[in-house]
Amino acid sequence: MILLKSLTIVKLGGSVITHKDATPPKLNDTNLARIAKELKTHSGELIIVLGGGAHGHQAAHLHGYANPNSPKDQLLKGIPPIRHNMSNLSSSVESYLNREGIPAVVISPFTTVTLKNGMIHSYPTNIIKKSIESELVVVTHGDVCFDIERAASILSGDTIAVYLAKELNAGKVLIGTDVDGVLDDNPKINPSAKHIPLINQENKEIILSKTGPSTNTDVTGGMSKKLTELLELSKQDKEIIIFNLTVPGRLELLLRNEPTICTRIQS
Ligand code: IP8
Repeated sequence: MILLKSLTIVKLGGSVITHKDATPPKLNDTNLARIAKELKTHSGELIIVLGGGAHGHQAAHLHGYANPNSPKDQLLKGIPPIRHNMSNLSSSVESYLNREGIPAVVISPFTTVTLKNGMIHSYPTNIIKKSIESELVVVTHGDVCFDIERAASILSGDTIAVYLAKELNAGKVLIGTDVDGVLDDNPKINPSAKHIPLINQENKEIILSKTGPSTNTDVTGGMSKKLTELLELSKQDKEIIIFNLTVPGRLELLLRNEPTICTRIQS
């Protein structure tokens, strides 16, 4: 394993970089232009992981990926539209970053990753490592991938961020969402939900019991799956933060190690 202690992994949540309910899928150009500028302030090794947003989740839902009993034929028919949408989304993000002078290249999971019952079965990272060693910024994304048990499954961007953080020994993982981090209730339903600044051994069980899936269109599970994966990752010595990427400036502050509203996850 190569050690990339200065590696930062940033997940750009799909509900921030796309208009999640727009059909056909639509980019959130305002947020993307701003996020590219904030990312430009970072110097050091960087991997950017995109969520599916409108581009991934609607097509995945339409082709049966939310239902574990969908026939293989239906899942296989969904591969081209999901791939098409995710290629469009990632290449648009790549363009926004390139325009800011960030040497971003897209590396899509579909071409190399295989899953087994939705879990990572094989995930070669040699080209990702080579790209980072070559001072490129890797853009990768949630994707549809072949599954050796179920024809195909959806690989979520959160799972990718956690896997790459372990595999490449990243020092910092920033998970950008459309809420202020973890709250003690769904803020979209309960506006007085309380923000939780730190999750650790002492409060993790109670918080996990309160978090739930994000939306009906989301095929990969919401905050509770995200949190479970990040708590597992926190057993390694890393800075892990969930934050609100819709608020201008917070990403830049976190990249500079400066305080802002967020949820830190520690073991
Ligand atoms: O939004 C899902 O990635 P996520 C990717 O990070 C697809 O869960 C293709 C739906």
